[in-house]
Amino acid sequence: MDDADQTVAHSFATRAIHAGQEPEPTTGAVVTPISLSTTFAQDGVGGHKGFEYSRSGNPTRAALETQVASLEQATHGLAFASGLAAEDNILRLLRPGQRTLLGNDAYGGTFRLIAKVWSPLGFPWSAVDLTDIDALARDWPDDVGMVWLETPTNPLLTCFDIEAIAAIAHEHDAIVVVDNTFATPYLQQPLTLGADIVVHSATKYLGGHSDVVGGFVAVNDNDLAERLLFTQNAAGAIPSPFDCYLVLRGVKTLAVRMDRHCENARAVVDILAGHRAVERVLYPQLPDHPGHAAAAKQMSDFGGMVSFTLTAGREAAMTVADSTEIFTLAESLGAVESLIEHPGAMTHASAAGSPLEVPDNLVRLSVGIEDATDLVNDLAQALDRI
Ligand code: P1T
Repeated sequence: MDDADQTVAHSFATRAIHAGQEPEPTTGAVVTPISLSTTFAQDGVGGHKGFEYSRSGNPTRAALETQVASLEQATHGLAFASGLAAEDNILRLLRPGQRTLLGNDAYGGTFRLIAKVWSPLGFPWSAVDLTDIDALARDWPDDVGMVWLETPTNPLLTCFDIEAIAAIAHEHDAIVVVDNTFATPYLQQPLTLGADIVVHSATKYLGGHSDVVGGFVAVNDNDLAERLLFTQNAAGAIPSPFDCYLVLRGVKTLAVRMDRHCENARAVVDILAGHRAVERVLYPQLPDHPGHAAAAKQMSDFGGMVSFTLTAGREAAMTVADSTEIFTLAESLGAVESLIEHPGAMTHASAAGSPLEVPDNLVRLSVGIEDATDLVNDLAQALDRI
């Protein structure tokens, strides 16, 4: 099958299984081989078959890059060794003095990279409330080179209006980067809404099984693609062929997994919303949720991540996080098994004292694809201890 035709003609679930994954021509193998060769024989100097050296390009990586680019409706996809490696590659588009506007809720590691690695090198940043579109337009600083947002955000699940933000940013020639890790391309395609760059931690829903660390970047603009590809090769933060294979395999089931994640998340939201110990449930489907309207407009469903605060404060949050049996107490998210964590002490500890600090009575759930009743019962017994 022709990849370009698939982008146009086939639906998401079909592209996830076929884009970039034609049977291997010499043997007919249906599963994309893991190509371990670091170098490729040339038929005369420069006479290669599309691959020269595995940092620059590798057949297993190329399959993954075609697959995920197709799902993001992108013309170019680039795979990286981790989500943060992908982010670092993007930040290298900036020139010293150009500011990054970061949505005021984001993964702690993204904050750390922008504020503690790049900022001291002469790349200023500021945190902004991107739900306030009027303020964004009014208070736009002169030196902005990039707007960086997650939607839904990690861990508060705030949703930002990609189309409205891109319209303002583009008036000022700024690049809009959307971290689509929480939504996945199954629920939201930021490039179709005006974003310039989509970034993923492929460690999460793309991989889907907590067994591979990876990152991904997708773009439609040829000039941006060329600059990102140059740095991918020049700086070399590429994933191994085996890691590419694991993500490629995970993505095949993304559509069915996401449907179940969303369904289970709703069951979890219901029990949390009805429990006396819970102060507030954070889930984009809830009408009072910050950015609910943006989520309803730009997502096809609301995702598998749920956060909540406890009325009794930090100790109660710690007790709940420590008391579940099916939800495993661990960092990370987006895989088949349910996870629970305390962002303030774990994933977002690096944001303490910053504008991105998270509430200390907050608990974050990555709702997996186990049986919904078992998940609800597990949470109920943990909450009943408060
Ligand atoms: O861990 P890595 O693959 O490098 O991805 C970083 C990253 C980027 N963007 C988002 C939205 C993320 O959530 C992450 C990683 N987050 C966790 C490990 C976590 O538990 O929140």
